[in-house]
Amino acid sequence: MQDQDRILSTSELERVVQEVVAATPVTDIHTHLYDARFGELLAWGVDELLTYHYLIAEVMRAEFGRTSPEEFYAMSKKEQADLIWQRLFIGNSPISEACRGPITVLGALGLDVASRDLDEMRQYFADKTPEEYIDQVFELANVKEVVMTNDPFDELEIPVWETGGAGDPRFKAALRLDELVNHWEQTQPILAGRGYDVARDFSGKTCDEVMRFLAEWREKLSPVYMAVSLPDDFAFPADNSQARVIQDAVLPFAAKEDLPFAMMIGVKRGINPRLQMAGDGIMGKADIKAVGYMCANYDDVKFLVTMLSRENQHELCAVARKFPNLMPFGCWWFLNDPSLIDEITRMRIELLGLSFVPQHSDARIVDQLVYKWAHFRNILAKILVEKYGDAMRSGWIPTRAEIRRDVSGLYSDNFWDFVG
Ligand code: RAT
Ligand code: ZN
Repeated sequence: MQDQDRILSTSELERVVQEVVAATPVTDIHTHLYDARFGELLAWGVDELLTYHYLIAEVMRAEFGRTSPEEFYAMSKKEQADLIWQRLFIGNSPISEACRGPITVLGALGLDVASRDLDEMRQYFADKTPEEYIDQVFELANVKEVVMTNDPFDELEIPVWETGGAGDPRFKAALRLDELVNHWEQTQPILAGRGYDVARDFSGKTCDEVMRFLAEWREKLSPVYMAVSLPDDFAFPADNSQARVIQDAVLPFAAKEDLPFAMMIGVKRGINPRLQMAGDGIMGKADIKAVGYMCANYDDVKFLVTMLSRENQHELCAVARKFPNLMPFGCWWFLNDPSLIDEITRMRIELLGLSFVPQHSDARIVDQLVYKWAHFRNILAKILVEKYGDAMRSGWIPTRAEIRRDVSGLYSDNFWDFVG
């Protein structure tokens, strides 16, 4: 051990941890971002930032009785952004986590947030190209690569994959299977129409044909994993089409191709359908037994799992202690708030050491990488200072190199080592 590498005081520890946590680049393992090839699917800039669906839910609370969801969605993007700015940032102090996000981003871009002048801030984005803005944001957020969410049934995405063309190598693909797994009744005829010999009741060649579909999309996308979001009443094994697609096609394919399967468990879609995407949410805790069963019975499959309910977090860690083929990841959606990130990350470190993926951004707008990662880095630094500090008090002397190794694991290497 090099002497100058040893950390001997608490103040030095704090300085080194903060420095490493800020300077280490991140692999963002789940986003809804797209590279410039995807045209209108790529969202960036202040109006997009302000009309994030987390903020739409908040403005609809604030507007209660004034603007209906239908009136809101009939507005142009600029009008929606104006309303959100007016109601949540001017008529109200923007201190919810969703409101804090744009303030962090605009401040980090060097804009004068104190002026509260939205039109002036819009000017900043007016003559930027998406390509140059992506570069700027990746640098500012210190993100080296992001994993997209790619839906093989999305009419806007399909032509991009079919016509090929090299994408931005910083954007990795993930094969999202919500349509296939959760809406078999609707996707079966679509698959049949695309020439796959599939039957609604899974008879005949159906399973082989679904696997052929997965193989063809794997070929097109080179995804780093397959993914699905699942409801809180998800059960496995079970006598329904959702469990059937997973059991007979997705898991055998994952095992055969060594392609990890990510499950995001606990979402209830359309709790308030009038809010459209902003109306999806959570209505209850999921049953961890499904995860335990899968890890035990499919030890040749790697599972990346995040759960939406705070109440599932402890048992997810406990199951992960027993199954190395289970990688807990991220503080998802309603859990992506400082107090909950702090609680969940501490618990994971205490139960799993450094062997998990603590965060993903779920960014839908490029700019969000800046705030989602800045906010997370602050919390992680505090936790690590405390945890290394505990070891130091018993005489363990950490080194800078060890801290760099650990943070690099949490931000990137754990994921890449797991997916292989
Ligand atoms: O966090 C979100 O933006 C949600 O709307 C969902 O997209 C969720 O992250 C998902 O991937 O299903
Ligand atoms: Zn997501």
